[in-house]
Amino acid sequence: MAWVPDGTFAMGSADFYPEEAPVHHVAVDGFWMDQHPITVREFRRFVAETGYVTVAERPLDPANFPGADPDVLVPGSLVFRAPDGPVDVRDWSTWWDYVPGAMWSHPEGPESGVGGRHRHPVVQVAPEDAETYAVWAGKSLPTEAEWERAARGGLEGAVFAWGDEFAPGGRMMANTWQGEFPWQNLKTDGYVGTSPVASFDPNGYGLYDMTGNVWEWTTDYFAAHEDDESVSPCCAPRNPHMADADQSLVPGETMPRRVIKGGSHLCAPNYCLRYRPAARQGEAVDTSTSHIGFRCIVRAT
Ligand SMILES: [Ca+2]
Ligand SMILES: [Cu+2]
Repeated sequence: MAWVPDGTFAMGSADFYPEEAPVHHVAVDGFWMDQHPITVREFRRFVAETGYVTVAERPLDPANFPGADPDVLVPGSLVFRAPDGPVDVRDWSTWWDYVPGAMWSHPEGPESGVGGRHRHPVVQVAPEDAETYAVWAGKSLPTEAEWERAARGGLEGAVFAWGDEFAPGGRMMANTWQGEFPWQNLKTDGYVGTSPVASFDPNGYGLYDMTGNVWEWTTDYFAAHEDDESVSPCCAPRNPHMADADQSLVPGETMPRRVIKGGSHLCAPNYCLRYRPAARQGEAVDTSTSHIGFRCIVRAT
Protein backbone atom coordinates (compact mmCIF):
# COMPACT_ATOMS: atom_id res chain seq x y z
CA MET A 1 0.00 0.00 0.00
CA ALA A 2 1.06 3.62 -0.39
CA TRP A 3 0.67 6.46 2.12
CA VAL A 4 -1.64 9.38 1.35
CA PRO A 5 -0.75 12.20 3.76
CA ASP A 6 -3.13 14.23 5.87
CA GLY A 7 -4.06 17.49 4.16
CA THR A 8 -6.53 19.94 2.72
CA PHE A 9 -7.13 19.93 -1.03
CA ALA A 10 -9.33 21.53 -3.68
CA MET A 11 -11.95 18.90 -4.56
CA GLY A 12 -14.05 19.00 -7.72
CA SER A 13 -13.69 21.00 -10.92
CA ALA A 14 -15.57 23.87 -12.53
CA ASP A 15 -14.18 23.16 -16.01
CA PHE A 16 -15.91 19.95 -17.15
CA TYR A 17 -19.22 18.37 -16.09
CA PRO A 18 -21.75 20.07 -13.77
CA GLU A 19 -21.77 17.29 -11.16
CA GLU A 20 -18.10 18.06 -10.37
CA ALA A 21 -18.67 21.72 -9.53
CA PRO A 22 -18.06 23.79 -7.54
CA VAL A 23 -14.44 23.46 -6.47
CA HIS A 24 -14.52 23.22 -2.67
CA HIS A 25 -11.87 22.59 -0.05
CA VAL A 26 -11.87 19.39 1.94
CA ALA A 27 -9.53 18.07 4.64
CA VAL A 28 -8.72 14.38 4.85
CA ASP A 29 -6.74 12.45 7.47
CA GLY A 30 -3.80 10.40 6.24
CA PHE A 31 -4.40 6.78 5.20
CA TRP A 32 -2.84 3.83 3.37
CA MET A 33 -4.24 2.90 -0.03
CA ASP A 34 -3.83 -0.16 -2.24
CA GLN A 35 -1.35 0.77 -4.95
CA HIS A 36 -3.56 -0.68 -7.65
CA PRO A 37 -7.14 -1.90 -8.10
CA ILE A 38 -7.93 -5.35 -6.68
CA THR A 39 -6.89 -7.88 -9.30
CA VAL A 40 -8.61 -11.02 -10.56
CA ARG A 41 -5.98 -13.07 -8.71
CA GLU A 42 -6.63 -11.29 -5.41
CA PHE A 43 -10.37 -11.59 -5.77
CA ARG A 44 -10.10 -15.27 -6.67
CA ARG A 45 -8.25 -15.93 -3.42
CA PHE A 46 -10.98 -14.16 -1.45
CA VAL A 47 -13.70 -16.25 -3.12
CA ALA A 48 -11.73 -19.49 -2.66
CA GLU A 49 -11.25 -18.83 1.07
CA THR A 50 -14.73 -17.60 1.86
CA GLY A 51 -17.06 -19.18 -0.71
CA TYR A 52 -18.49 -15.72 -1.27
CA VAL A 53 -21.17 -15.39 -3.98
CA THR A 54 -21.20 -12.01 -5.75
CA VAL A 55 -24.28 -9.91 -6.42
CA ALA A 56 -24.10 -10.71 -10.16
CA GLU A 57 -24.44 -14.44 -9.41
CA ARG A 58 -27.54 -14.13 -7.22
CA PRO A 59 -31.18 -14.48 -8.26
CA LEU A 60 -32.87 -11.14 -8.96
CA ASP A 61 -35.63 -9.91 -6.67
CA PRO A 62 -38.79 -9.38 -8.79
CA ALA A 63 -39.80 -6.60 -6.35
CA ASN A 64 -37.01 -4.46 -7.79
CA PHE A 65 -38.26 -4.95 -11.34
CA PRO A 66 -41.99 -4.22 -11.35
CA GLY A 67 -43.72 -5.54 -14.43
CA ALA A 68 -40.75 -7.55 -15.69
CA ASP A 69 -41.22 -11.11 -16.96
CA PRO A 70 -39.80 -13.35 -14.16
CA ASP A 71 -38.23 -15.54 -16.85
CA VAL A 72 -35.83 -12.77 -17.85
CA LEU A 73 -34.82 -12.01 -14.25
CA VAL A 74 -31.75 -14.23 -14.33
CA PRO A 75 -28.35 -13.56 -12.72
CA GLY A 76 -25.99 -11.67 -14.96
CA SER A 77 -24.24 -8.39 -15.50
CA LEU A 78 -23.63 -5.54 -17.93
CA VAL A 79 -21.08 -6.15 -20.66
CA PHE A 80 -19.71 -3.60 -23.11
CA ARG A 81 -20.11 -4.49 -26.78
CA ALA A 82 -18.78 -2.13 -29.41
CA PRO A 83 -21.29 -1.40 -32.17
CA ASP A 84 -20.12 -1.69 -35.79
CA GLY A 85 -20.35 2.01 -36.50
CA PRO A 86 -21.31 5.40 -35.08
CA VAL A 87 -24.41 5.48 -32.87
CA ASP A 88 -26.33 8.09 -30.89
CA VAL A 89 -24.19 8.35 -27.75
CA ARG A 90 -27.23 9.39 -25.74
CA ASP A 91 -28.50 5.81 -25.96
CA TRP A 92 -26.20 3.71 -23.77
CA SER A 93 -28.24 0.59 -24.50
CA THR A 94 -26.49 0.43 -27.88
CA TRP A 95 -23.24 -0.59 -26.17
CA TRP A 96 -24.30 -2.11 -22.82
CA ASP A 97 -25.78 -5.62 -22.93
CA TYR A 98 -27.25 -7.40 -19.92
CA VAL A 99 -25.57 -10.81 -20.28
CA PRO A 100 -26.91 -13.76 -18.24
CA GLY A 101 -24.05 -15.54 -16.50
CA ALA A 102 -21.62 -12.62 -16.74
CA MET A 103 -19.68 -12.41 -13.45
CA TRP A 104 -16.18 -11.66 -12.15
CA SER A 105 -14.67 -14.93 -13.44
CA HIS A 106 -16.63 -14.79 -16.71
CA PRO A 107 -16.63 -11.04 -17.35
CA GLU A 108 -18.20 -11.18 -20.82
CA GLY A 109 -20.53 -14.11 -20.11
CA PRO A 110 -20.32 -17.88 -19.53
CA GLU A 111 -18.12 -18.48 -22.59
CA SER A 112 -15.50 -15.99 -21.44
CA GLY A 113 -12.84 -16.42 -18.80
CA VAL A 114 -10.06 -14.58 -17.01
CA GLY A 115 -7.24 -16.97 -17.90
CA GLY A 116 -4.91 -14.33 -19.30
CA ARG A 117 -6.11 -11.61 -16.95
CA HIS A 118 -4.86 -12.57 -13.46
CA ARG A 119 -3.21 -9.18 -13.07
CA HIS A 120 -6.11 -7.20 -14.54
CA PRO A 121 -8.53 -5.42 -12.20
CA VAL A 122 -11.46 -7.58 -11.16
CA VAL A 123 -14.71 -6.31 -12.70
CA GLN A 124 -18.40 -7.29 -12.47
CA VAL A 125 -18.42 -6.42 -8.78
CA ALA A 126 -21.08 -4.42 -6.92
CA PRO A 127 -20.48 -2.29 -3.78
CA GLU A 128 -21.52 -5.13 -1.48
CA ASP A 129 -18.91 -7.38 -3.10
CA ALA A 130 -16.22 -4.72 -2.72
CA GLU A 131 -17.13 -4.09 0.92
CA THR A 132 -17.15 -7.78 1.79
CA TYR A 133 -13.72 -8.16 0.19
CA ALA A 134 -12.44 -5.15 2.13
CA VAL A 135 -13.62 -6.54 5.48
CA TRP A 136 -12.03 -9.90 4.66
CA ALA A 137 -8.76 -8.13 3.88
CA GLY A 138 -8.92 -6.09 7.10
CA LYS A 139 -9.36 -2.89 5.09
CA SER A 140 -12.08 -0.41 4.07
CA LEU A 141 -13.39 1.22 0.93
CA PRO A 142 -12.48 4.91 0.53
CA THR A 143 -14.91 7.78 0.72
CA GLU A 144 -15.14 9.94 -2.38
CA ALA A 145 -12.99 12.62 -0.71
CA GLU A 146 -10.31 10.11 0.29
CA TRP A 147 -10.30 8.66 -3.22
CA GLU A 148 -9.97 12.06 -4.91
CA ARG A 149 -7.31 13.22 -2.46
CA ALA A 150 -5.32 10.10 -3.32
CA ALA A 151 -5.85 10.39 -7.08
CA ARG A 152 -4.50 13.95 -7.16
CA GLY A 153 -1.14 12.70 -5.93
CA GLY A 154 -0.32 16.01 -4.28
CA LEU A 155 -0.95 18.18 -7.35
CA GLU A 156 -3.27 21.07 -6.49
CA GLY A 157 -6.05 21.58 -9.02
CA ALA A 158 -4.44 19.65 -11.89
CA VAL A 159 -6.74 18.30 -14.60
CA PHE A 160 -5.22 14.81 -14.58
CA ALA A 161 -3.63 12.62 -11.91
CA TRP A 162 -0.22 13.50 -13.41
CA GLY A 163 -0.65 17.17 -14.44
CA ASP A 164 -2.54 19.28 -16.96
CA GLU A 165 -1.40 17.67 -20.20
CA PHE A 166 -3.12 14.47 -21.36
CA ALA A 167 -0.08 12.83 -22.96
CA PRO A 168 3.06 14.70 -21.84
CA GLY A 169 5.74 14.35 -24.51
CA GLY A 170 3.46 11.89 -26.30
CA ARG A 171 3.54 9.45 -23.37
CA MET A 172 0.23 7.76 -22.57
CA MET A 173 -0.42 7.93 -18.84
CA ALA A 174 -3.59 5.86 -18.40
CA ASN A 175 -5.79 3.28 -20.12
CA THR A 176 -8.61 5.31 -21.67
CA TRP A 177 -10.38 5.24 -25.05
CA GLN A 178 -8.76 6.89 -28.06
CA GLY A 179 -10.93 7.30 -31.14
CA GLU A 180 -14.65 7.85 -31.44
CA PHE A 181 -16.59 6.09 -28.70
CA PRO A 182 -18.22 3.53 -28.74
CA TRP A 183 -17.29 2.02 -32.07
CA GLN A 184 -13.74 3.10 -33.01
CA ASN A 185 -11.05 2.00 -30.54
CA LEU A 186 -7.66 3.17 -31.83
CA LYS A 187 -5.90 1.74 -28.72
CA THR A 188 -3.07 4.26 -28.90
CA ASP A 189 -2.41 3.29 -25.28
CA GLY A 190 -2.05 -0.36 -26.24
CA TYR A 191 -5.27 -1.73 -24.75
CA VAL A 192 -8.78 -2.29 -26.07
CA GLY A 193 -10.22 -3.46 -22.74
CA THR A 194 -8.78 -3.54 -19.23
CA SER A 195 -4.99 -3.60 -18.79
CA PRO A 196 -2.76 -5.34 -16.25
CA VAL A 197 -2.53 -3.12 -13.17
CA ALA A 198 0.50 -0.81 -13.00
CA SER A 199 0.99 -0.79 -16.78
CA PHE A 200 1.24 3.01 -16.65
CA ASP A 201 3.26 5.37 -14.46
CA PRO A 202 2.16 5.89 -10.84
CA ASN A 203 1.00 9.28 -9.59
CA GLY A 204 2.81 11.41 -7.02
CA TYR A 205 1.73 9.17 -4.12
CA GLY A 206 2.92 6.00 -5.87
CA LEU A 207 -0.61 4.91 -6.84
CA TYR A 208 -1.27 3.17 -10.17
CA ASP A 209 -4.38 3.24 -12.37
CA MET A 210 -6.19 5.86 -10.28
CA THR A 211 -7.75 7.06 -13.53
CA GLY A 212 -8.61 4.99 -16.58
CA ASN A 213 -8.63 1.17 -16.69
CA VAL A 214 -11.66 0.69 -14.39
CA TRP A 215 -13.97 2.95 -12.41
CA GLU A 216 -13.71 2.39 -8.65
CA TRP A 217 -16.49 2.17 -6.07
CA THR A 218 -16.49 4.49 -3.05
CA THR A 219 -18.61 4.48 0.11
CA ASP A 220 -20.39 7.76 -0.66
CA TYR A 221 -23.89 8.03 -2.04
CA PHE A 222 -24.10 10.19 -5.13
CA ALA A 223 -25.44 13.68 -4.41
CA ALA A 224 -24.57 17.19 -5.52
CA HIS A 225 -21.35 18.62 -4.11
CA GLU A 226 -21.81 21.01 -1.21
CA ASP A 227 -21.64 24.59 -2.42
CA ASP A 228 -21.40 26.57 0.77
CA GLU A 229 -18.82 28.20 3.02
CA SER A 230 -16.52 25.21 2.47
CA VAL A 231 -15.35 26.85 -0.78
CA SER A 232 -12.73 28.58 1.37
CA PRO A 233 -9.81 26.53 2.74
CA CYS A 234 -10.31 28.04 6.20
CA CYS A 235 -13.56 26.15 6.73
CA ALA A 236 -12.87 22.90 4.96
CA PRO A 237 -14.93 20.00 6.32
CA ARG A 238 -12.78 17.11 7.57
CA ASN A 239 -13.36 13.57 6.27
CA PRO A 240 -16.77 14.31 4.68
CA HIS A 241 -18.92 11.32 3.86
CA MET A 242 -22.31 11.23 2.14
CA ALA A 243 -24.12 8.47 4.03
CA ASP A 244 -27.69 9.39 3.08
CA ALA A 245 -28.84 6.95 0.42
CA ASP A 246 -32.09 8.85 -0.20
CA GLN A 247 -30.16 11.82 -1.59
CA SER A 248 -28.84 9.63 -4.39
CA LEU A 249 -32.19 8.49 -5.72
CA VAL A 250 -33.24 9.37 -9.24
CA PRO A 251 -36.88 10.53 -9.15
CA GLY A 252 -39.11 7.52 -9.76
CA GLU A 253 -36.38 4.98 -9.00
CA THR A 254 -35.80 3.01 -5.81
CA MET A 255 -32.19 1.87 -6.14
CA PRO A 256 -29.65 4.12 -4.36
CA ARG A 257 -26.53 5.15 -6.26
CA ARG A 258 -22.94 5.15 -5.07
CA VAL A 259 -20.19 7.44 -6.32
CA ILE A 260 -17.74 5.79 -8.69
CA LYS A 261 -14.45 7.54 -9.48
CA GLY A 262 -11.61 7.50 -11.95
CA GLY A 263 -13.17 6.72 -15.31
CA SER A 264 -12.30 3.64 -17.31
CA HIS A 265 -10.94 2.23 -20.55
CA LEU A 266 -14.31 3.22 -22.05
CA CYS A 267 -13.95 6.94 -21.35
CA ALA A 268 -13.33 9.01 -24.49
CA PRO A 269 -13.21 12.76 -25.10
CA ASN A 270 -16.20 12.62 -27.48
CA TYR A 271 -18.40 11.00 -24.85
CA CYS A 272 -17.04 10.96 -21.32
CA LEU A 273 -13.86 12.84 -20.46
CA ARG A 274 -13.82 11.38 -16.99
CA TYR A 275 -10.32 9.94 -16.56
CA ARG A 276 -9.68 12.78 -14.11
CA PRO A 277 -9.57 12.93 -10.30
CA ALA A 278 -12.54 15.32 -10.09
CA ALA A 279 -14.83 13.23 -12.29
CA ARG A 280 -17.67 11.35 -10.61
CA GLN A 281 -20.72 9.38 -11.54
CA GLY A 282 -23.58 7.72 -9.69
CA GLU A 283 -24.03 3.99 -10.22
CA ALA A 284 -26.90 1.91 -8.81
CA VAL A 285 -25.79 -0.29 -5.92
CA ASP A 286 -27.18 -3.46 -7.52
CA THR A 287 -25.17 -2.87 -10.69
CA SER A 288 -21.94 -4.44 -11.82
CA THR A 289 -20.32 -3.92 -15.20
CA SER A 290 -17.24 -4.87 -17.20
CA HIS A 291 -15.58 -1.53 -16.39
CA ILE A 292 -16.03 -1.03 -12.63
CA GLY A 293 -13.67 -2.40 -9.98
CA PHE A 294 -12.40 -1.13 -6.61
CA ARG A 295 -9.44 -0.76 -4.28
CA CYS A 296 -9.17 -0.54 -0.49
CA ILE A 297 -7.63 1.72 2.13
CA VAL A 298 -6.53 1.42 5.75
CA ARG A 299 -7.15 4.48 7.91
CA ALA A 300 -4.44 5.45 10.34
CA THR A 301 -6.80 5.92 13.28
CA1 LIG B 1 -7.35 1.86 -24.09
CU1 LIG C 1 -16.61 7.36 -18.85
